[in-house]
Amino acid sequence: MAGSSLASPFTRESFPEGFIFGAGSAAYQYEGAADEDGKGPSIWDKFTADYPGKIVDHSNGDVANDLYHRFRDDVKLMKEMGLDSFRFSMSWSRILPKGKMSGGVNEMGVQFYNNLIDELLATGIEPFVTLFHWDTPQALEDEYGGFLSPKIMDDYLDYADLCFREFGDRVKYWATLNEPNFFSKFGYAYGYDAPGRCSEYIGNCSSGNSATEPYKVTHNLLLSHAAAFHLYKQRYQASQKGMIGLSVSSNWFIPINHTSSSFEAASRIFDFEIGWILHPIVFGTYPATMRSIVGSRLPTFTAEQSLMLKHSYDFIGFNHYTTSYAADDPSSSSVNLSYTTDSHVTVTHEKDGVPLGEPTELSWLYIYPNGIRDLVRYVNRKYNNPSIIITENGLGGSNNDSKSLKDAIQDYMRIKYHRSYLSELLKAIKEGVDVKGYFAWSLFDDFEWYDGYTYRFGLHFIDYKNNLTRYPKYSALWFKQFLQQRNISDESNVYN
Ligand code: PSG
Repeated sequence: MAGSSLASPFTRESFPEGFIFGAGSAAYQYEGAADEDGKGPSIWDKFTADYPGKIVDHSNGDVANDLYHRFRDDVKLMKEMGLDSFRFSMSWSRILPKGKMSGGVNEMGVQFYNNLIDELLATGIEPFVTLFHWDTPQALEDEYGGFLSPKIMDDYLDYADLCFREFGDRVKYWATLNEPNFFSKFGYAYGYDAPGRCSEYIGNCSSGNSATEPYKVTHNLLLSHAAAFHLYKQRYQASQKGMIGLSVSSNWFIPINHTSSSFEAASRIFDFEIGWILHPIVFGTYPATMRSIVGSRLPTFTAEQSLMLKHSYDFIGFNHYTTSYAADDPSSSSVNLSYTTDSHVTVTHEKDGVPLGEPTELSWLYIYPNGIRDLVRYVNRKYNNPSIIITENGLGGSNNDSKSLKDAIQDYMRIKYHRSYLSELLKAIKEGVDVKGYFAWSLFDDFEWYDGYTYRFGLHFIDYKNNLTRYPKYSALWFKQFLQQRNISDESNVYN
């Protein structure tokens, strides 16, 4: 990149007044202290302990980034970057070790989140809280199968109620769920993620049913979301004055060619990935395509549930990383049914040997900045112009031990990624799409689920070999300068 300029044609001033810039995290990926101060186990604690072989580097989140003990110093790093907000999730089983009120509240867990929230606010940083980022309390998994059972709704609602009551005087942004679509797909269709369930014809799981369970789980997640949304509206919002929504994972999809079959394929994959969540919470029903293809395996909403779901958000969060091509996949088996093939769509990143965007060290992540603009425009048109917050966007790289620290923190590609995606997002905003915030994934390198510590998504480098020392990468410094409204005219001044 020598000689090239990293100047941005825009600064934070170009974004609407009140637009929020932040960085994100999740409890299991950051906190560590997995068995400390009364925390109960979650399905991720059990999954990583029982099946270390399912995690690429056989690692786990027992220590992770040790946010639990280091949050005061970490908040200083956020302040140093000039972040408006920090997105983190609460660990349900840290607050309710048995998952339910009757099992008792862990006061030390509540205290931890009170301390974190107070530290953030004292530093001028707005907490953005996700109530559930994939770590179901193991006790509820053992008792009734966790999100496979409708029983979870009451326990989730009690947990949400407790959080609103304890923290809602200070938390103004609530996401009920992170990526219900991916939690179901990875945990119950492919079985890569906890609780690691799938059919034997899909993957290497000891039990599960990829044809039915992902649909049941998402159904119970959606109803849990709607219940928490209404509780917040009815009991808390008037006095606490926060906003409540959820985060959805959302690639952009491009028909692989100009045939009606690829256009229909792209439309179907949108419905199966995004419409699965958005259609119910905006319109109160599953998308028609899903109903006709999945048939009786797709649960149905009662009229009352449908009404509860309809428009159950103040904002919709999107976790967006990349774009794929969609092609029709007519090969259909009527025996080995699975959520993963129900859409009858093949997803690729290349056409005639040409990648759709700049390839990265991650096989699923191609840099395609237009995708974020097209995605928010599509959502705006198709789902009644909701308020949108980009709750995750970022670039991962491989954790390469042969790289020196100096090389590892010179992440020019990540700077380019954020700058180009922000620039496209800004265009959509100027076209009238209501986007209220942007959170980079992630503040730090972290435990990346089944990829363990083999991927690094952070704006800060974590030295896993030396006491988890944090080092800002150039991207953190770029972000800081961007937030200070200063353009960077020359890469040489990025890191001094
Ligand atoms: C998101 C998108 C893809 C895969 C995994 C995720 N994709 O496009 O293939 S998971 C999501 C999650 C967060 C992760 C982060 C990066 O919410 O916890 O760390 O993305 O993988």
